[in-house]
Amino acid sequence: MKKFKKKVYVPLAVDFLHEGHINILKIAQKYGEVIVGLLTDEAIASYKSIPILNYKNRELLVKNLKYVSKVVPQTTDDYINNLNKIKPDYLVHGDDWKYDNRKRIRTKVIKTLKKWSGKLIEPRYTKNISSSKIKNKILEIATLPENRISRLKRLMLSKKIVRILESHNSLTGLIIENLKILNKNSSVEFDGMWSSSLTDSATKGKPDNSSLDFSARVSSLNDMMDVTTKPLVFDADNGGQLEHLPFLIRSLERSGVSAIIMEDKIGLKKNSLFKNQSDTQQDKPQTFAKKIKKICSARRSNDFLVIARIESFILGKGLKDALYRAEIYSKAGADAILIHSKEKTPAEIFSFANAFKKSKYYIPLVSVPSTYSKVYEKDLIRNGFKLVIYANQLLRAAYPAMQNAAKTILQKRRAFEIDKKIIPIKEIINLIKND
Ligand code: SPV
Ligand code: MG
Repeated sequence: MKKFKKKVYVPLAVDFLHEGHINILKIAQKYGEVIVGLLTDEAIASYKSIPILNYKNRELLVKNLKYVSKVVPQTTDDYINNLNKIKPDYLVHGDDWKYDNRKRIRTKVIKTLKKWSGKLIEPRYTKNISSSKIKNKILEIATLPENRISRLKRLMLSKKIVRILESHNSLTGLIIENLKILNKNSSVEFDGMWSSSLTDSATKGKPDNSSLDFSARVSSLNDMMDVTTKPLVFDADNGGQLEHLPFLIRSLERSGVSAIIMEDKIGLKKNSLFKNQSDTQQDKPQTFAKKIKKICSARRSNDFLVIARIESFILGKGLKDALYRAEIYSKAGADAILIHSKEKTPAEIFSFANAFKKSKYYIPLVSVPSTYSKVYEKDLIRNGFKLVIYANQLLRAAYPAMQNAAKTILQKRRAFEIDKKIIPIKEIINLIKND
């Protein structure tokens, strides 16, 4: 008579396969047939940053390990659904979860397993894995242009909203890369960088009127790309000449940029937040659609996103015009629509979102809450926005702080008074680690 093997469930994320995983799997297979519950990108994104490798790649790695019989997707950060379905005899998990914010999940797992007398096995967590070596390896993989390009699309498919912050140099890029705020059961962070025409120009002492040409823009974003892994969204003003677009796309893709945002205006570029827009003109929707098509055919990667930015509200044209354009841009191949506004509340962009939702040409929406900054991300999510860009806050924070330091030194004729308001020299020396 055929003897059925016991079922052993092993939940794993496997962003980067290391000996700790092998230890766990080796122990697990001693108890029976190993079924790995592999966390999907969406499940991982619900409590930490998405993994470097996508689900398919991770599945391929794990499926081919000799200790593993089967891989099933685990779509939430707890295992209860899968456990109820599979009813494993054992669940194997490293004992590290006893001590951190996964304690809650552990309790739930023990309770669930009890229903069919399943047992929890907790091997000692493998310490001393060379995390800096792994980190360097990850950095190498994550910064390969093709991996970085597709990361934004993966984030948009995995997260309720993707959070992007303006970055105007490598240091701001590093803030975006490294800052994490720990909540009870999850951590929050920025998902990527915005290369803003406004702050990039201002940093170089130039107005936001395209006087900084694309090669200068690409060169400054390359500085940020050198030291970060997160995706970057490029503000391309109106994209420039149709005929030149393929060359811009080539440089952006080569640098690993994930998306281009192009606004439907013509003539001398003027920042959209200027009060007086009387001499600003919007492009003809069909002419602008040609630019979108041009980018779609020029891009080498389908994961490189084209985001069309509609300026109808900025120029007082209203909802009907915005909707009319959104459908044309979507038909032309845009992956998302940025509906821009300089109102104090998000009312007009929400009215747009509500109406556009009903269109068969609906594509995801992007918001830039500079003037309507009271809006919470949860309200943007509720209204169907998938990407939020905080477009200029880091430069606005840095400038008055620097101005104040300079002024204090001038007033006091010495630096002592500003010392307590700025970071110590020791900290600035150690700010950039050399490991
Ligand atoms: C930028 O940051 O350069 C933008 C957004 O394009 S806005 O300043 O609102 O035009
Ligand atoms: Mg701009």
